[in-house]
Amino acid sequence: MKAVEIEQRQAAALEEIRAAADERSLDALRAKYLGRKGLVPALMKELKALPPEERPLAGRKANELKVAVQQALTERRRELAEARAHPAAAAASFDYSLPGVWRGTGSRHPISSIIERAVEIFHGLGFTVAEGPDIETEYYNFDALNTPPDHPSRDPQDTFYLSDGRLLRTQTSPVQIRYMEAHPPPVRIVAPGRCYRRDTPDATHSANFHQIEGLYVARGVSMADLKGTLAYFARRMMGPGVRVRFRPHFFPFTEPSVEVDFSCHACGGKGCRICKHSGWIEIAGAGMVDPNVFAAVGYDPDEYSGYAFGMGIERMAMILYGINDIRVFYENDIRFLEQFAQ
Ligand code: 2U9
Repeated sequence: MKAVEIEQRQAAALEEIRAAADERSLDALRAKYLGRKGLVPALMKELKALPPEERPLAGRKANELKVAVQQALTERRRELAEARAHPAAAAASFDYSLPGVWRGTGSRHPISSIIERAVEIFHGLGFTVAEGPDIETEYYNFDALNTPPDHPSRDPQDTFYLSDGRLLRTQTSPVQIRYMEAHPPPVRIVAPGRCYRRDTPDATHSANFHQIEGLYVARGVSMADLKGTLAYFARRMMGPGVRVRFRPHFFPFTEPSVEVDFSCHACGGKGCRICKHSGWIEIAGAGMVDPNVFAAVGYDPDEYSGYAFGMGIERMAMILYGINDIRVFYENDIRFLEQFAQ
């Protein structure tokens, strides 16, 4: 074998040794190159057959190959021992030749998707988004909203109180109070966010849930504006055929107050299991802002009027995605969540 061929064999041998995955492969490579029937003894034997003038160079190259192979074997053995002793460090040395690991793409949580869609619809009507703290005072969550001191919703059985007397907001309405305190009318805002109530969790109740509330205050705002806005929202959110009905109700913060039903989008209003054969599904509460609420924020109730509404996000998500247990939204089971990947 000529000197140049020996050099080529040496390069191939070193590459093989550096790629060896374990000690057993190294043993096999040692035998292949240095063993009694290996390449190096064979080369030494071949030297004698070369013309005398080629012998010194080929001899030197064969020796170089032997030394390089011995060193490479020792070095690779040390690396493998090291990797076994410190697996994390071994993993940190990155092999750019390996194919990549597919880690999957994240996706929007269904609750976030519904909030985004709702905000988008109200945005088109001129509403902007307002936000506020999850931890509130009794004043912002109840007093300013005209909730009487003995109202059952204030009971520690229904509301989470902190040891300092503050509480976890039970609705996003305090956001609108804070906004009105800071801005003169007109006001046109939606407040999406997380709310908390001391509920025992079951298929339809969760101790934390999400709402989107809306508030429009200006001169001459009427119940007709509220009706038009919610009917438009219903059609954009649920589909063009959806009808809206208002039923009289009572809330401390609105007068008059209504509960708002959308026609059941599953059966088109004919009656089915989802709407409990009524043809209607309760989606929102709403009404004209009570003058006492305006007084609390310093708005003149004789000059301004306004409507307010509140909707449960989970409720809409369950209807739109056909989900019958609210708890799946908070369990973060990847098999549930990945169904919402786009
Ligand atoms: C201000 C004044 C009035 C917001 C309103 C409701 C009626 C209502 C529920 C719907 C489903 C809560 O998530 S839910 O259980 N909400 O029934 N919310 S009126 O009224 C306001 C808000 C802010 C300053």
